[in-house]
Amino acid sequence: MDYVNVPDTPARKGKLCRLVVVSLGLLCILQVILSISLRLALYSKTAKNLTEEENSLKRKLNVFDLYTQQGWVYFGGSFYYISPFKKSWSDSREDCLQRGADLVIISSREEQNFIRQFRGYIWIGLTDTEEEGTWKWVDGTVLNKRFWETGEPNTFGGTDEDCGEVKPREEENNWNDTHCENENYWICEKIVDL
Ligand code: MMA
Ligand code: CA
Repeated sequence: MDYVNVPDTPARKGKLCRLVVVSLGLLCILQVILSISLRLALYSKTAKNLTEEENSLKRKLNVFDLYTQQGWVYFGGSFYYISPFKKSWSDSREDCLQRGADLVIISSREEQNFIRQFRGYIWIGLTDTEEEGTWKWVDGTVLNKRFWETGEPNTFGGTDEDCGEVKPREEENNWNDTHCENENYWICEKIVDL
């Protein structure tokens, strides 16, 4: 019963050594495989993300091309279309709706100054037809910024002036209420997610 004390023969030592070397070798190989597969996974994920980003950029570029080719101008998240001729306010609005847009809604000073570059008497999406004196944008919202010309809106001479136009003025404040049946140029706005 004394096999506990088996002497370490050189043959036994050699076997142990081989076992240790082989195990270390296997461990090394395993680590290399793991490292390569992790790198591959990371690479393919990055490649996928890049392709998705590229596709989304391409889509945006296509939308941009499509609009600009049809004469729309891009500014701050929207495309704008200025009409080449004049119509009444309702007919102007109808034209915008047909284009998948609506008459322009001016909601910031930046937008007001962008719109001011188009010189002329131009319809904007502003009206108080629903309730005299309550000016609303075509999307039903009330004004948060107003750029009425001094003295406007004035329902001039007691006549019904229920539609908003911009006038070709130097001043930043260039809105006027006027008769909806008048014929003006108009600006459509289409909000896009670019
Ligand atoms: C025009 C018309 C009105 C405006 C006044 C300002 C004469 O009427 O555009 O809407 O208020 O001019 O003078
Ligand atoms: Ca007026």
